[in-house]
This record gives sequence, structure tokens and C-alpha cells, in this order.
Amino acid sequence: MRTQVAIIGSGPSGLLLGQLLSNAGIDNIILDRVDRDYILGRIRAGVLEVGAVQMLGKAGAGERMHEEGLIHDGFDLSFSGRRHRIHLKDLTGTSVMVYGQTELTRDLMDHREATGGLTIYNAEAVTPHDFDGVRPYVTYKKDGVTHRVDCDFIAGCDGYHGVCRASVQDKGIQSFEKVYPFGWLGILADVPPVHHELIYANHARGFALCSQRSHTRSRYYVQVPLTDKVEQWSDEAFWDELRRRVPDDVAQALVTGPSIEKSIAPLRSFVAEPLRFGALFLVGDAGHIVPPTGAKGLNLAASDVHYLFEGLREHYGEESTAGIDAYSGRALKRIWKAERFSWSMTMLLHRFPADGEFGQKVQEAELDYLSSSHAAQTAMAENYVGLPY
Ligand code: RFL
Ligand code: PHB
Repeated sequence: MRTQVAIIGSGPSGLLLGQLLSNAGIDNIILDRVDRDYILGRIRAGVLEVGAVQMLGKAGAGERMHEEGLIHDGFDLSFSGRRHRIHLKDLTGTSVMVYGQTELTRDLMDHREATGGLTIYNAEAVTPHDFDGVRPYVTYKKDGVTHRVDCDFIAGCDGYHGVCRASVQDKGIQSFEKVYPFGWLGILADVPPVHHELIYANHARGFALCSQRSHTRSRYYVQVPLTDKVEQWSDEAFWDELRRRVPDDVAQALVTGPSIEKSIAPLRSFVAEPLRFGALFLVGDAGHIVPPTGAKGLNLAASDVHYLFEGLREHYGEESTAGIDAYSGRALKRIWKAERFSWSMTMLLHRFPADGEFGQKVQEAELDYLSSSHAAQTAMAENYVGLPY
């Protein structure tokens, strides 16, 4: 088989890139090691910046998002028993869109199918080859047979645990990492959200987040020690803990119900540099991870795709390599700003056991300052709605 761009990974990065390339007449094949239902079973992001919203529209897959997505003009910070709203729209002129990653992925998969794009699911042992040379190719196994895809470029859209970053370990890649001493226990339930916007809570017992997917489906998180196992947490124990960490009026209004998904995600900040190795590009979580506190992971995947797509379009359309040569530098500039913001939101809102009560007091002072400073709120809002591409 031959294609122009072989895309490894059928998550949001791979699907978005594939669709933009197809729309521009650039041939591509997507390979994923699991199947469609498995990918759609992963409950992840929920908040889209305007840039990601525009990218989905540009891909031609934004119709349902515009019908069903919820526009949020602000969010609440809860601390010291009170709540403060960050007026995103008033402070920046921009809102965010609450639309689940599962739905966005489903829309992109459906659109790819409808427009005749090729995705090979359940591809085993996917391996990129010769991306340093002039004839890159990818091999994979399916039903016991090894296949080969010759290509011009390989897009590594295969997430944090993928094969692409692993295959450049001896090629001068540098990693920058911070691991946090806790995780997020998340629950998805078909109950109406407790509030029409998100609530991020700093509490002496640990962080909590009240989020949502629709008017009838809620997503809630509480900070837990890394040693906790999801089996230890009954639904009742989760709801009780959440009630303790949010203001009283919120706790009283909380509607609970059986969970339809429950999982623990560790928190990590990670950046790989550079993001290009010859004909191989790292895109999205394959190149970087943010803790979810700033809601930036999926949004960074979208901005990476923007820079890479523009570079590839220039390469094929104008025969210029300027865009692909600039990909790593351009993407990393935006990535590091989102890394900084996600790290600072994480430091501000979580309980760090090693920092003791001093740490908690400093956080409360910063939150109190934030609630009285227009400048500090503007800085937070600008970063939350997303910096320009
Ligand atoms: P993905 O989604 O991980 O997709 C990678 C795909 O590659 C496949 N793959 C392979 N295929 C072939 N061969 C191999 N060897 C392969 N290895 C892996 C996988 O099967 C998969 O299909 O990466 P992508 O596309 O870069 O997308 C990134 C986003 O998924 C991620 O950044 C977000 O989910 C992060 N995130 C959030 N981001 C936001 O913007 N806003 C949020 O509100 C938000 N909340 C979250 C989050 C992530 C979370 N967790 C669980 C990590 C909340 C949570 C709890
Ligand atoms: C979510 O709804 O899953 C979500 C929302 C905001 C975040 C992280 C996760 O910051």
C-alpha cells in the first residue's frame, strides 16, 4: 500500500489531521491498535477552546457539536467556603464549549467513514521505519499477516504510551517531566449537573471538580492518593467525599445516581523536544501531557494538528518545506504556555501533603487575591479560553 501521510493513532489528533488532509486532497491512512468501540469507551476531556471548535468545523465535523455542545461564559472557583466566578466572556470576549471528547471522536469517525477515509483498526505491532531516510514506511500485522504502508510522512498521533515517541528514544529526544503525588478519581453519571457551569474546588481534604457532558449527564472528580484503587470507592463513598469538598449550597443541590464510568487517572506534566524526526512528527499526547486541571490536553492536540496540517498543505501545495520545518518550534511555543498554565492551576487547587497547612494557606491567599484582582482574573481567563494559534 502507498499513501502520502501514514497516521498512527485514531484519537482526536489522528482523526482531525486525517480529515483536514483528506479535505485538502492529501491521501492518508490511519492505523490504530484497538477498535472503534474501545476508543469511544474512553471517557476523557470535556472542555473545548474556540480554536478546537473551529478546527472541528474546518474538518467538516462540527454540526452536532454546534447543536448539542454547551457554551460556557465562565466557571466558578470554590475555596474557603465561598465561590468566585471567573467571567471568561467579560474578561476575554470568548467562551468555551463543553462537548465530550467521546462525542467529538465519534463525529470525526463518522465523518471519515462518510467521506471514504481509510482507518485500519486492530492493527498489531505498528512500527514506523526509515523516517530518517527518503523512503519512510510503516508496518503492521493484521490477522497474522504483516503489511507495509509506504508514505512520504508519518504522523505519530498515538498518545502517551504509543510507539512513535518510543522509536526515537536514541535520536536525541529530550524529555521534561513532573509527576504529581495524586490522581483524579472521576465518575460519570446520568444525573443533571449541580450547576450550569463548572466548579473547581480547593478544599483542605483535596481538590474537586464539578463538570458535565450535557443537561442530563454529569462528570465529577475528586483528588485521591496514588495508592487508591478504584474498587475501593463505592459510588456512595464518592458522592459523600464530593459533598464534603464543595460549598454547602452545592452539596445540598447535588443530585446523585449510579455511576456509568469510574476511573482513576494519575496527573503528569510532560514535554518531549523536538517534535520532528525527519519524516516523523509527534502530535498531541504522543509529544506532551498536561494535568487535566486546565482542560488543555485535547486543545493542545488541536493546535498541534493546525501547525502540522498547515505545514503539510504548504509542502504539497506550494512545494515549500517552511511549514513542516517550523512545526516543532511553533507547536512547542504554545505547548509550553499551556504546560505552565496547567501546572499553575494544579498547584493552586490541589492539596499537596508534603506542603502541609502552610501550603494550604498560601493557596487560599492566592485565591483571595485572584478574587479581588481584575488583572489576575484576566490572566487566568485568557489562558483558560486558550491562547491564539
Ligand atoms: P489519544 O486520545 O491517546 O489517542 C491515541 C490513539 O493512538 C492509539 N495507539 C496506537 N495505535 C497504533 N499503534 C500503537 N502502538 C498505538 N498506541 C496507541 C490509541 O489506541 C489511541 O486511539 O491521543 P490524542 O489523539 O493525542 O488526544 C489527546 C487527548 O486524548 C488528551 O489530551 C485529553 O483527553 C486530555 N484531557 C483533557 N483535555 C482537554 O483538552 N480538556 C479536558 O477537559 C480534558 N480532560 C483529559 C481530561 C484526560 C484525562 N485522562 C484520563 C488522561 C480528563 C482526563 C481524566
Ligand atoms: C471534564 O469534564 O472531564 C473536565 C473538565 C474540565 C477539566 C478537566 C476535565 O479541567
